[in-house]
Amino acid sequence: MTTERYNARDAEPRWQKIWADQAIFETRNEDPRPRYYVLEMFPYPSGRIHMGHVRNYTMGDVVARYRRAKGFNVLHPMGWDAFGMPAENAAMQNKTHPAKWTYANIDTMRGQLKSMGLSLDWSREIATCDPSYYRHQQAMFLDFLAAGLVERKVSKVNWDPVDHTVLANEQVIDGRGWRSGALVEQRELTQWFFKITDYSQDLLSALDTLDRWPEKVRLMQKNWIGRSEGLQVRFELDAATAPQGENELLIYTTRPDTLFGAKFMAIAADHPLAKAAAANDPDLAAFIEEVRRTGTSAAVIETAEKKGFDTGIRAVHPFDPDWKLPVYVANFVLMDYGTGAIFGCPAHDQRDLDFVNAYGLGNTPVVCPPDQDPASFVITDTAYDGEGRMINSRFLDGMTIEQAKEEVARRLEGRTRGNAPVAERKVNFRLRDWGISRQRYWGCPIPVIHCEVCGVVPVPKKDLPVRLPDDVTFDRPGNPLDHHPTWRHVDCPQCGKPARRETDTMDTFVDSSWYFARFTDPWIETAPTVRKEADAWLPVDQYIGGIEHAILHLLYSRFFVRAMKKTGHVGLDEPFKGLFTQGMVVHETYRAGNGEWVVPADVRIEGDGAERRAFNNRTGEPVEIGSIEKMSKSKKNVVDPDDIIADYGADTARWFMLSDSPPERDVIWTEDGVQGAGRFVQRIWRIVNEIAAHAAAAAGPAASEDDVLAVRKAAHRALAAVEGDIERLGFNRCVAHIYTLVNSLGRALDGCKSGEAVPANLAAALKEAGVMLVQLIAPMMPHLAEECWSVLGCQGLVAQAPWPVADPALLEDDTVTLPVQFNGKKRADLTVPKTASPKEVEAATLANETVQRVLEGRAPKKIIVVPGRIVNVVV
Ligand code: ANZ
Ligand code: ZN
Repeated sequence: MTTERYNARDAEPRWQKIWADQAIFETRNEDPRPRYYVLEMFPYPSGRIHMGHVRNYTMGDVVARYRRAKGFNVLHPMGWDAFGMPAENAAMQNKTHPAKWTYANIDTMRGQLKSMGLSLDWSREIATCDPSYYRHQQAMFLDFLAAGLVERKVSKVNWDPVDHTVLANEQVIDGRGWRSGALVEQRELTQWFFKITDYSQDLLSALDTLDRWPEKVRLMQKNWIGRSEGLQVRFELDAATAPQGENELLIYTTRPDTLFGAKFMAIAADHPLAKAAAANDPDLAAFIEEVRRTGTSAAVIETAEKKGFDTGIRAVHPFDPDWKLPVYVANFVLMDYGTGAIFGCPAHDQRDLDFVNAYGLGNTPVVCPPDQDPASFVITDTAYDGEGRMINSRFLDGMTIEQAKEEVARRLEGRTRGNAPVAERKVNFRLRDWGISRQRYWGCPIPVIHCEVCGVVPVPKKDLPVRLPDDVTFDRPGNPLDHHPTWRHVDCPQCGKPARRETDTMDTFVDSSWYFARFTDPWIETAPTVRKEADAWLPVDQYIGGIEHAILHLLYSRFFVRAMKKTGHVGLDEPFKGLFTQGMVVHETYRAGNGEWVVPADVRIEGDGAERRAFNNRTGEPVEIGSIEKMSKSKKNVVDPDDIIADYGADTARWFMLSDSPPERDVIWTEDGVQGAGRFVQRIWRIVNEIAAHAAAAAGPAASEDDVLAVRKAAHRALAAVEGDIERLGFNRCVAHIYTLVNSLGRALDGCKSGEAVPANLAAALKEAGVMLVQLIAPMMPHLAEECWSVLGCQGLVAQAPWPVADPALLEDDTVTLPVQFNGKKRADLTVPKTASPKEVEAATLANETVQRVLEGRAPKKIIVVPGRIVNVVV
């Protein structure tokens, strides 16, 4: 039989056009069927899609197409996370406007996504940089402000004096701005904050309800929120050493049990006591300045060498008036955590130990591990933070850590100084309020006006959106909104006097914190959401994206729906019911002799195994095959989705993305792998065409029931298995089940004699199996499936066909395989119908080839059949 090769280049655009013309992926909110919302994290329009997008969106598309077939009204939208710094950088470099650059990228990438055959509802497309989107974000900002969820406060920022901009902690490298290289200054700026810490406990507790989130992500969020239970203790300052007006130091500790191991006190460089002490100590002032410069991010503090400066101040131990502890200013104490002051117990805290070891303050262990002798237990370089019993701790000796914590808290809580208790129990969270101010142009303007008379005045809602001006220049550093000749000048909405607009724009994480809600009704102009629609669609049933968003994006979104609930825009708490984080796409790296990376498209591979060599296609020179790493521009180990789709078709790319490894793991992109996927596409095409030909020419005597059943069983079993694994997002296992089915069908077709008509009953079974096969591949290779669907003469589009139902009778195994033992030793396997009687099993045993070979013509003395379990042959 000759069938032409399947031509993806011809078929794929054809089907894409048919789907688009019939608008079959456009979702109607009024559709009465049960709803299912599947969403992939929307892309930043950086220019072109990459293989990570292909993987992410393919997975989402499989879910969407499957749920649609299962009878759901599926919402599967797409949009663009379109504000952000790269557009401004491009504007500076290429003298194009950020909007022009962004929308051009969106056009390119939309085209690329369409070429993948994704079943997206493009009628709901949104771009966060569009005023029709950000006007609603501004309205919600005003609602949040009115609800007390927004605050303006002075905070310390990393200021780049050359670029005139605030830098995130990650953008400060060795104390210098990442772009300018200038020494970063710590500045106090008034910034806008969302009060996410109002929800610290709720965001933590509700993690327990997210049972369809990866455990790993929940743990990361938990750590990020960082709840800790401890004690705040007021240490008295030794009057002889304390600066004027200072008489005590409030510290926060989670380990009050270790109080008798204290060797020093430490305060943050910005602590008021440090400032007071520095007032007449220039060396201390210089030290404080140095600490400030190296930055205050947690990462810096973790890694920097522990440094301190003795202020000369002494604090009094709460349990011993004669015990004085030196107070240091230290670079590892943060001002904005706890109280910005600690007592240091070096034996049981590694940072404290590193510190005392540098300053020769010594340590006293106060917790003895269970397997150690208190008399000989010493600490040198490694602090001990495990379980044990208290030692060297007076009235605490012998207690467990928990008992000692309780005892210290009880005693100090009960004591007062100046009418207040000396200590108080305190829950602390590591989570900080979310600073959203950015001194940038390409972001959502914060809708407030500053008036000298009225102060901060919200922009009246009727004046929204506050639009970004189009005529901006990027020829000098800093925020173009500040340089604009007129934009910031506006009359105060309250008193009418000249006032000025806020020129800060919002962090782009704000844009992505509610887009999933906007998709539920992106057309409504008068409000961010239609509450009824948002509540009906949300939470997102299945959200899919990269693990890099495990913390910020997901946490901010969780905060945002809570804030939207408080302000009446939605009626729910959690945005994403199911979350799946997919692995990365990785690829071998190639390096030329001169150390430069070579793109895979320029590399030719020869040989196998140890003989495997790579050559540069352009120069012919050998290149070194390096490690397999995440595809990245810097190492050039990228393949372009456009090239892959042009060479093999979208279905092949999709199939390979799903096939090679579990979706949560990394997948290695290889040329061989894609070619294998391409061959499988052709194999399915041939099989389906053969089945169609047989179905058209079936005749003659009936085939045996066994042959028919074998085909039907293979199909129904594959159906049940694929269904189960799609539900679990086990796409690679689905692929394996489909391979198994195709192999069975291949064998059945091989059994059909060429030139002879296939018996009608077998042809019918093959057709049934062929149709099922097409439906099973449809979520993964939708174009090939449509093409096969019409070859098999099925009605309509497979994209709209209901999911087939497996016949339970065909799923059951009706045979059983029994071990056959000769005098207690296993020699053969025997497959018999489950319903076979002992007599029939005995007969089947004697007829079995292996058994006959072992018997070598002898007659067995006895055959003992244990039904369903074993056959014993006694010889
Ligand atoms: C004494 C002590 C002894 C501590 C010991 C630990 C171990 P979490 O669990 O993260 O809340 N700490 C408190 N405030 C700090 C600040 N602003 N900057 C740096 N470190 C600070 O950690 C609380 C512990 O971190 C506190 O308990 C305190 O050191 C330190 F064997 O107090 B601990
Ligand atoms: Zn005013």
